[in-house]
Parts: sequence; C-alpha cells; structure tokens
Amino acid sequence: MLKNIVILTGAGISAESGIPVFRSETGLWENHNVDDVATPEGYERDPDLVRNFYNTLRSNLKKVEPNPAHKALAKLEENWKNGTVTVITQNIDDLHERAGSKNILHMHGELLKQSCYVLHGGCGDVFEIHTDQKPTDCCPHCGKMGTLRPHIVWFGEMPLYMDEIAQILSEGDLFISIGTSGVVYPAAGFVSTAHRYNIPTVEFNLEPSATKGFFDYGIYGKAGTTLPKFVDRLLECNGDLNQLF
Ligand code: BJW
Repeated sequence: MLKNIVILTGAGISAESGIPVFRSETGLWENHNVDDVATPEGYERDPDLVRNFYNTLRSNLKKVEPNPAHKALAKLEENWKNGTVTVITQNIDDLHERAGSKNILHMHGELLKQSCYVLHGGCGDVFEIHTDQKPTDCCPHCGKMGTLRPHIVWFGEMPLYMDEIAQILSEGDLFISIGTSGVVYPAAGFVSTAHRYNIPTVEFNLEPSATKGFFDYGIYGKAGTTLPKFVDRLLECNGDLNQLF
C-alpha cells in the first residue's frame, strides 16, 4: 500500500500567487544578476545590496497569498491517513505554512529567518525576522553587531536538512515534484534517487523539466489547476495509482 508521500516544490508552485520564478529569458532575478544576490561572494562584495534585496522580498510576502496548489498540498497532508506527507520546498516564501501544511522542510532557507554568520565571527544561531534587516542589528544570542545575514542558501553553500531528506526519500512510496525546472542540485537529483528506490515519480509543471527522463508520469499545466484535481483523486482512490494513471 502507498504510505509515505514525498513532495518537492519549486518556484512554479508560487508563481500563481504572484511570486516570479527564477529562470526567465532575461537571466535576471527581480532585475538583479544571480551572482550579485545569490552567492556568498556577492554578499562579501556588497552586503547592503544583498540585505536590501531580501528585505524587499520579505516585505513583498505581505502582498501575496497561497494559491489552490499550496492549499491542495495542505489538504493532502490533513486527510492522508496511510502514512506521512512531507513537503521539501526549495522556496523561501511562507506560502506552504500559510496554506496549512505542517510537515515542511525549507532546504534553501526562509525569508522569515536570519542567521548569525559563522564566517563573519557569528554564533550560527537562527532567528525569526519579520521586519527589515539592518547592518546595525545585533545577534539576539551572542550579541555581536553586523553578523546577521539572510537565512538563505546561496550557490556553493550546503542546502539544509540533507540527512533528513535522504532518510525521507529512502522511506518514500511516491515522489511528486511541482514547479521546479530541475536544474539546481542537489534538489534536481532527488527524482533520480527516488527512481533508484523504484518508487513512482510524478512531475507537475507547465512543460517537461530538465529531469523529465526520470519521471514516470508528467502532468502539464498550471499547478493551481492540475494539482487540486490530482489530490482529490489521490484521496478518493486511497493512493491506488492504477486508478490514477
Ligand atoms: C510552473 C508554473 C505553474 C511556472 N505551475 N509549474 C555544475 C553541475 C551541477 C551542479 C553544480 C554545477 N555547478 C555548481 C553546482 C551546484 C549548484 C547548482 O546546482 N548549480 C546549477 C545552476 C548548475 N548548487 C548549489 O550550489 C547548491 N549547493 C550545493 O550543491 O552544495 C553542495 C552539495 C552537493 C550535494 C549534496 C549536498 C550539497 C545550493 C543551491 C542554492 C540555490 N539557491 C537558490 C537561491 C535562493 C535565493 C533567492 O531567492 O534569491 O534557490 S537558486 C534558485 O534556484 C532558488 C530556487 O530554490 C532554485 C531552484 O529553482 P526552481 O524552484 O526550480 O525555479 P525555476 O525558476 O528554475 O523553475 C520554475 C519552474 O516552474 C519552471 O520549470 C516553470 O516551467 C515552472 N512553472 N509556473 C507549474 N503555474
């Protein structure tokens, strides 16, 4: 029987809420060069630019709401009685939480958190933040000034919860990927891990992703339309995939 459901989400699930995806034709993120705002080197070059970039993204969270795709995943978690539903998200927004999902791992960090940067002499602790981060802020734990940074995993940094994710993948019975281009590792490799464990894999996207070859099934269209229908059918047939595909 299908017990544990593992879900990987990416920027595409939040697109219909109004948060832009990363990979656009311009190659820019919110009008910034990726190297400037999403690498440790960019932060060393211009911490104010990076701090302000994430302050703006954090502030913009107030203007967006979860969409039917986020709500469908929360509904699945609440109503799935055969095992666990885990959302591993690459997203740094809080829309899964606001939709009602509880079992979430933010592998690329969270906009509503900041950390005390060890490489700048900080203590490594992580704290909630709901306002703008300022260069004069002091760490609530070690008291140092100027060591707080956005709690975001930048390129070249180790994503979070990797041991837990490896365990969750090894215990999964169904792997679902939603709204991710499949180009950023290690997240892009989770489907091949699931494939090696011989569990069914499904992707939801506007179009086949870079890792489409590893998916057993692809459901293409806007996740806000396709996912609620899929979740309803999954719950109705109690996870019998033969009835679903
Ligand atoms: C819809 C939709 C709708 C739209 N409905 N769908 C060379 C080869 C291989 C790897 C590397 C390499 N050189 C360097 C690396 C490693 C690097 C990497 O992968 N780089 C590649 C770009 C080549 N990775 C890292 O550095 C990571 N760390 C690492 O590898 O450490 C070592 C390690 C190895 C093994 C195990 C453990 C550790 C860290 C990656 C950190 C990523 N951080 C970011 C930035 C966040 C900050 C910010 O917000 O500014 O996270 S990058 C960015 O990309 C963000 C995202 O989470 C991530 C993934 O993007 P995502 O979510 O897939 O978005 P898009 O825009 O790409 O795609 C959206 C999709 O949605 C599209 O497909 C649309 O079609 C679809 N869509 N609307 C359904 N309505």
